[in-house]
Amino acid sequence: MTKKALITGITGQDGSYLAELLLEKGYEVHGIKRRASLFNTQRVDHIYEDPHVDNARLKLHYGDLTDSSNLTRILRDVEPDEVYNLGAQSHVAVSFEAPEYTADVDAIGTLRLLEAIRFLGLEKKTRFYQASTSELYGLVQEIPQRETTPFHPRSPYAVAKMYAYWIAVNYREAYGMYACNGILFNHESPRRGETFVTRKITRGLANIAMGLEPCLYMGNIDSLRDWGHAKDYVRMQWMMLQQDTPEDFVIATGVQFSVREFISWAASDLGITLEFTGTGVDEIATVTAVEGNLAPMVKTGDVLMRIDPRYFRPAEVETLLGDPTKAKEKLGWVPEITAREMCREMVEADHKSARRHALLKSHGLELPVSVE
Ligand code: NDP
Ligand code: GDR
Repeated sequence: MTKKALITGITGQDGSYLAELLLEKGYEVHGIKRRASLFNTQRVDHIYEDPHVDNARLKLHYGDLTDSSNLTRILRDVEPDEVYNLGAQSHVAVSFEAPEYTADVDAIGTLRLLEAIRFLGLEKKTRFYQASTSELYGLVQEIPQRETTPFHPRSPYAVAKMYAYWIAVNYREAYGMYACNGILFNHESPRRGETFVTRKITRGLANIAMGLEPCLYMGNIDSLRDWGHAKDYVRMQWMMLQQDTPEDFVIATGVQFSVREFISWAASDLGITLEFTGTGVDEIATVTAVEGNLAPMVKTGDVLMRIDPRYFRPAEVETLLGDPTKAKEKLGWVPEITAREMCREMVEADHKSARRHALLKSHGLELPVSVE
């Protein structure tokens, strides 16, 4: 029997990689996409199949985590073996601007899905994966963080995700549902949203290299993160639902770097050497050398990064470092791509796109380049 999976957030970074993985494994994959005024399926267009042809295995449904009746109807029609709840307002800084919406989608949205599964009598059939997060640890109580480390969320996003974490545990305990939390540390890729820090850096510096942007404006570059690759992490999301009994797992690399280091890596992948001088909001990064031909519009002495306090958060998560021992011992999961390798892959992809833009510009076909 072909297994059926339903993915909320299929149009996002993880959703797209997970859909690819499940299709490779022979699943019929259903995804929920939001109605938007522009097409928003760019990350899954390459795997989308015309629904008019027989045996199309990727199907998209319009829906929203704020709409119970819509979720119930989709679950009733699909009767999935596995639900991956990846949909969320996932930006921590934005959650301070839109706390109520974030709670509605990230916290109550999770409850809506679990309750719909129960209401439809699918609680013994459907396995449920909840996209939990290292942001739950927030003001960290223990280094490194593991499954038993106490939570101290530091943003409306993290507080909403804490509700989602516990409601998944509660439905497991109360109704015997197969529900698991993956407590995932930051993971990135060339498909990462453009306003998360790694992608902002790789895309921003690639644009600067090709003369499309003048300077990168950053927030807290002292922040430390444990960065992995999204491809490695979605593999673990699937593995978690294949066990005999549901459990929660920390997914991380066990290594951390600062945002400043990530900026240096990305610059170096473009042949640029940077020197950081000054402190606090006066810190800048100046070019001390340029090698090769990847950054034709950059010269020694240019200032490529400045601090803009607009990007500081009302409460910051300064440091995150995960301990993935349980995932390794119980499931044999180990990440295959290092943060350094991932940075190179992201820079290559963003540089390719910047070159395309620069070429169009040189022919008088200037396209606006969005910056945050
Ligand atoms: P993205 O922001 O790339 O994707 C989020 C997805 O959720 C998009 O498909 C988005 O749709 C969808 N979505 C947003 N609001 C709603 C809504 N109201 N109803 C239905 N769908 C909605 O996130 P990631 O792929 O990076 O992350 C996946 C999940 O994992 C998220 O829940 C995130 O919070 C969590 N997580 C992510 C980590 C990371 O480092 N990437 C680490 C730990 C947890 P649209 O495309 O239309 O915007
Ligand atoms: P995070 O990711 O908040 O950890 O949440 P993000 O990449 O946004 O920030 C990481 C760190 O970088 C600092 N920072 C900046 N961040 C952004 N976005 N823009 C800047 O200009 C900037 N300058 C410095 C931040 O302050 C922060 O300390 C991500 C999301 O994917 C969540 O959904 C997920 O749950 C967690 O990772 C784990």
